[in-house]
Amino acid sequence: PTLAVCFGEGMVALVAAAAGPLEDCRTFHRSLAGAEWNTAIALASAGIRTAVVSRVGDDGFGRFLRAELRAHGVDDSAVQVDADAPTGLYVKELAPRADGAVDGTMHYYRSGSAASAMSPQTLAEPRTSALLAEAALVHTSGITPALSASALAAQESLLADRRPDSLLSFDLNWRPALWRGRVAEGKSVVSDFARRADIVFCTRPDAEAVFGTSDPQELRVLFPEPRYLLVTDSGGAVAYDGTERAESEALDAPVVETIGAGDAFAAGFLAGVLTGLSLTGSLARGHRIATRALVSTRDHVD
Ligand code: KDG
Repeated sequence: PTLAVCFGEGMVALVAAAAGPLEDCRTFHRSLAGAEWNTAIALASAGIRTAVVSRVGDDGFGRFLRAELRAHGVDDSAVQVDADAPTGLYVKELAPRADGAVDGTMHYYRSGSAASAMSPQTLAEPRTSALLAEAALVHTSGITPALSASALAAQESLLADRRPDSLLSFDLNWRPALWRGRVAEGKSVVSDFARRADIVFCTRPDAEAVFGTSDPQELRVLFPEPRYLLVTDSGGAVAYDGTERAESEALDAPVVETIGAGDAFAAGFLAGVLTGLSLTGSLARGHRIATRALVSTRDHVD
């Protein structure tokens, strides 16, 4: 069956159990995080054979993350274990808003993580290169090149060495916090990857921040090469392929958690493309899977 490979950092998220400053928070819920890993799990749940290429530490969090992949039917055989560096981590702090809702702030503990040591050598490992040689689709994002110079080089070689008969998917996932002090360089790196990918996902706020516009038509002019361009926001998506433009609305649902919904949307759309659905059909599949993520508490409970 068709194989999809997702390349990026998996992390453990520790989400505060109650709103308030971190110094007062005693209890955290542990879950799997990492954009490409979320997408991998959602792809597998959509019935696509999926593998992750990454690195974790030789620690309990790394073992938890790999076990989560396997439990969701994702091939973890190309997740390497680094004896010298820890698994990446983020902590989510919750702040109550005046209107009763809760704002989340992410604090990363990932510099020097096992995944930030990914390099072109990671992709050359026998198991990894065998999977890449077979993949019909490789999914990456703008997070990976922000991790380190070697991770950027790995992503660069992934693009340069890809097979012409496979699809390279790139989710912009703009994370200025990871490009601190070199935001201009970050914008030019992720713009370059977006230009060279076959499938590009971006949210309107991220497009505005990186490209200076979130207008889908203008973005299509800026990025004519990718076969598919998807511009999303919480209300829906606009999609282009070589010939068509399609627009869709997000499904109405009681939102529990927005983090990860974009990753799930990408998975649904990609599953649609891989199984030969139309542009509209793939969009609908994206929204269905994103809705599952929006209403679910998977990421917040054990
Ligand atoms: O898209 C969701 C991700 O943002 C989250 O899982 C954490 O991958 C992450 C990141 O680097 O921000």
